[in-house]
Amino acid sequence: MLTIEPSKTLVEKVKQLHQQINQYNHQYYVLDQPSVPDAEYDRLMRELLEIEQANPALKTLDSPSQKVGGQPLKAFSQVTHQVSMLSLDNVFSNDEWQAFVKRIQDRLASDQTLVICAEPKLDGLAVSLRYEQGVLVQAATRGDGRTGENITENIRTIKSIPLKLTGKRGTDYPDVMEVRGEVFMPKASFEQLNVTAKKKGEKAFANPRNAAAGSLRQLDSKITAKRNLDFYAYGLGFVGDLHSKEMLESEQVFLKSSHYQRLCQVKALGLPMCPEVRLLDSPQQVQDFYQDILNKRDELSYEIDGTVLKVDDISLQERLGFVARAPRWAIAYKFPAQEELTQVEDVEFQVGRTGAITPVARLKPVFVGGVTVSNATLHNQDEIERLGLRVGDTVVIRRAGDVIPQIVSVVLEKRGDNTTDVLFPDTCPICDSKVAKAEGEAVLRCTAGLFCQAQRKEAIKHFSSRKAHDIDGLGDKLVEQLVDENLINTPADLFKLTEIDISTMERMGSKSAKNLITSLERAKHTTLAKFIYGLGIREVGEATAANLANHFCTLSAMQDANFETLQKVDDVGAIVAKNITAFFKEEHNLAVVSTLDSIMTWPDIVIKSAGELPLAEQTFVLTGTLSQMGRSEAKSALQSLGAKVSGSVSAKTHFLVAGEKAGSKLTKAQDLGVSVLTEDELVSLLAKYN
Ligand code: I6G
Repeated sequence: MLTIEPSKTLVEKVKQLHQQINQYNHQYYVLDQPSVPDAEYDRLMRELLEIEQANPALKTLDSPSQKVGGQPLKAFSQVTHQVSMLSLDNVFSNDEWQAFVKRIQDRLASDQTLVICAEPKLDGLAVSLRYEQGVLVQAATRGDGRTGENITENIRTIKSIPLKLTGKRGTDYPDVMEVRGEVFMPKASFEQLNVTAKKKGEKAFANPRNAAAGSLRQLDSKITAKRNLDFYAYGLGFVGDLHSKEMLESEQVFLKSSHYQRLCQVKALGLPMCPEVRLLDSPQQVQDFYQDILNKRDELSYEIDGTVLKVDDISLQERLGFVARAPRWAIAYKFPAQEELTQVEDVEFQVGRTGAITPVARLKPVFVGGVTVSNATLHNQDEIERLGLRVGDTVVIRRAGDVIPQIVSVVLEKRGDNTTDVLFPDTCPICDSKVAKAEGEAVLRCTAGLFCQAQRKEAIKHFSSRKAHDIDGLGDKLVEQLVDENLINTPADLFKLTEIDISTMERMGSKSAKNLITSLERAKHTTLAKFIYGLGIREVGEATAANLANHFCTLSAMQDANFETLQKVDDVGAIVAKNITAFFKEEHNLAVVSTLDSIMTWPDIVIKSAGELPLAEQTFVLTGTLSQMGRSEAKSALQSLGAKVSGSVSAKTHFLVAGEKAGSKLTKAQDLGVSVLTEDELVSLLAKYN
């Protein structure tokens, strides 16, 4: 058979394409700084694929085209690690960490302060990547530490992992170099994956770690390629010659003598390194690092479960060696567990402001994520079915940051004989009225509106909440007492309360009663937007209320608006319009609105066309924590002045408002030369026009 050698110019062309695409991949996936539009990248990739298809001899192992996944495998083969893949021992407190340091100092017979290389402990999967002559030839899981699974095809699809190292063989990297690190799934990709899985009726993953593991365990690497996994290097395995089993000494392979410096070397070869890695040289710095990373945990784009602390000096690492399966020179200083096992003792039903009946699991109290948890919301019937939950089940409970505790999964292996079905009520558990489920909705609702005592309480709490009328001194407990004592039934009744009424309530003296009356007087002067928001109409949040106020300018115009007219308002679609018309159809709502209208006042809204508003045509992006007003308040204030508020920074953004702990949006805005405002500057800007 005649085989045609690819021409020299074609070989050169392919080489050029490799270089260009690898560079763009690195800029995009590792540095987070794309330099060309996606279309240009796609064009180069298409060109390469076409050449390779016509000339299979040019399709090499390190071709960037290999990142899309190959033929499905029948099974994973086994890989014996040339240098064992160890795991890490854990500590859970400062005392345990100090005991670890003391053990090291005793062993080294030195009480010198150790320099520590510190980084977050990613909740992913440890893998070993073997580069021979700079080309990725094998990737393996840790397995039992000696033998792992060959997942090369899947690892090739991870965008941030280079198929070829940057630099020169012999000068920048040796013949064989194993890079060890953690494969993980960023939180956003995990959430997106689960949204898609739920839409398709498939089982969702319990957490990003399981999703990463599930994605790496695919025999079909084309599936892995779609999963958006990422990687951070944390160290080295075997480093040496191709045909020798002996590790090369540091001096022979130009590796630095500091762990941190070595990570920087690995980074220079094109592999991603966690941006949070730090060198610390005092015990206080270690404590501060731990606390800092713990505080940052929710903001990080990936899941972590602690910090990893390593003796930085490689010669000390070598002297310390290993115990069993873990190095003596490294430890994981873990955060309090965010997931624990407990038992569901009962499921009760709560009725919310809009009548939604929410099942709540009463749990055997369990310490998780730093607090004792005894309840977890179950959302709705679909969620109970998804979990397959029965009363009496043992469940995995998760509490991450300040998020409400969630039941992640049922541990079926621990299910006993006496579990029972979760039975939804036929009538409202509070007022015994009819319950109904709207078409296409998963939520069961009490149909009694303000006739239901639970809905009354929640409507009053909403009316007095900070974002509505901010009635100081009227806490949830007091609202419940006042409703239970039949002193108030609607938000309007609040304004009938006397000092005597209030002071007879539990824990309310005459001073707090006086203060509450003052707050109520103050609350009578409001804005139309807050008035609308305070009514608690389903799905009418602050921003929609502001849009409604700016559109209709008067309460009566909004009340008179029909289904079609309502949909002319920004952000108001058919569902919200239906909720608004349904609200104003109810006699009892009309009575409350009319009484409130006679008690409360707000300034007139002067009609201005959109173009006349002071911030018309200006696009703002809000990022970070805004401590004075909150993001949604800032958003509606800006919108009411005609500004557009967008979720992402682009060349079209005029201003980025950066609150505390602003992250990548701030960096991007700075890169693009977008004007950045502090929260104080935003407040002054808003004050100028109000
Ligand atoms: O499993 C691991 C995760 C992270 C590690 C590790 C690490 O450093 C950031 N480091 C070592 C040395 C080992 N396992 C064995």
